[in-house]
Amino acid sequence: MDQSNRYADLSLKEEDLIAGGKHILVAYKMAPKTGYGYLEAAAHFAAESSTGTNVEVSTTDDFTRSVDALVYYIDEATEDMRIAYPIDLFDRNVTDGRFMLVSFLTLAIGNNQGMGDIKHAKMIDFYMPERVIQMFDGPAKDISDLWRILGRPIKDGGYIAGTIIKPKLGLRPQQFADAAYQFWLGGDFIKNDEPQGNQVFAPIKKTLPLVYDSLKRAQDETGQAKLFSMNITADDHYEMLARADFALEVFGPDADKLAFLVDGYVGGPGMVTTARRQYPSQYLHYHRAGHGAVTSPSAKRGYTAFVLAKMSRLQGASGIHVGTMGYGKMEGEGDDRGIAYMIERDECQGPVYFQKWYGMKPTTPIISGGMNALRLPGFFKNLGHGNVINTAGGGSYGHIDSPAAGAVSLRQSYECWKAGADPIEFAKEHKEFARAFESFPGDADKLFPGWREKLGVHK
Ligand code: CAP
Ligand code: MG
Repeated sequence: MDQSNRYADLSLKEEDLIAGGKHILVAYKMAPKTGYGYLEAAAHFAAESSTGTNVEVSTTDDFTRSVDALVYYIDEATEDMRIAYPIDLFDRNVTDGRFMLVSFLTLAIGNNQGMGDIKHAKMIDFYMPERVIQMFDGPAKDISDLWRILGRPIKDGGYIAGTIIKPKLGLRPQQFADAAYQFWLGGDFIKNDEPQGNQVFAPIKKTLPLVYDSLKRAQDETGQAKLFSMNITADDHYEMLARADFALEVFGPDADKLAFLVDGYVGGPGMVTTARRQYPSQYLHYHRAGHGAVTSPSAKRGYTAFVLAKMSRLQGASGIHVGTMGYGKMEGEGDDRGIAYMIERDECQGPVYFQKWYGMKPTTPIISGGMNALRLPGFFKNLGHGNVINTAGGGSYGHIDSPAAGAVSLRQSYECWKAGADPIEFAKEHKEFARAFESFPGDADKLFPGWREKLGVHK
């Protein structure tokens, strides 16, 4: 059934919809199945994403039509389709009237992901009007809170050298705490790896007090504050609270140095908002493990990594993993810098929409995945700044001298970039950075050909 007379209005102007402030706009890359007209398929897509189904129903009235989602732009050649969703279409909390991301997902990227007449559709951007930005939680804490704890300027406080306790799994409590201590002797920030939690060989009730002891000893040894991002991911809301409450009790007077990590993609919006609303005093660290299933450039359905990061800011992520923009081990490319800019700035041009955040706190770009001291200078050059949290697991625990040396090499790498120094020349004056060349010779060969002769390394 062609519903384009109801669910499409190509006379609508995007600038008018934005000026009106009454619509959430969503841009998709969509292709219909063979045999379906583009506008017809797009209109059905909008129907299924709002008030309709595949046939007319007798119960529809004029008010219903006022909250129809409308296709307002299509370009079949580029598969571009844009839909205007009236903001009243979306579910609001009965408790406090706020928006909820799950409603945005269930409408804008819900049933429309499996329709018989749609070959594929992927959300590439969305636009939230001011009133909607006001009615999402947004971050409670941001990187300035971490810089303050670290004794840095709260504006442009710079690079936070972090790691992930490696191996990913298999360390018993004392070994885990020792690994943390070793890194903290040189670095700022440690996170649980995304699957680390309450494994039987490392129960939280045993491990966490030892980790806190390591943090205190490292603080005493270095005279610097240290940060720990603890994974509270769990299926059950009360399990999450039990983990978080225990951790806050253990960290006691240092509770401000405890961030909470949630595996936000696999856990979903409910988990992220649970952490955001139950613990607004803690930095909320959003790990996106699993996101590649929908965000990978090879996936033609779902939504992009850009959309995921933008949604996480609405939900209140203090920081989210944004990838390594082609410099690490995961999928990504230099243009992914736009993901970082969208979540850290107060206004930014996305792939389709210019988004203002109206003072909503920024979400920190968290850089992780195959990074080490050799790969960072190129990364910083591409991004253009170092106001990020970098977590390098292999890049720290794979340093041939020690995890502490690995941490120092990361910080030295940032200093090298900030100074605009030549990495080889910088390495001649900075031992841990120089030893990163020998720790990661494959990277060194690729990034700095001839490094051995230049640094006098002969084995
Ligand atoms: C990195 C990591 C990160 C992923 C996240 C891992 O470890 O801990 O979870 O890279 O990817 O488990 O692989 P390494 P992203 O530093 O040892 O690579 O940040 O792109 O979501
Ligand atoms: Mg990991």
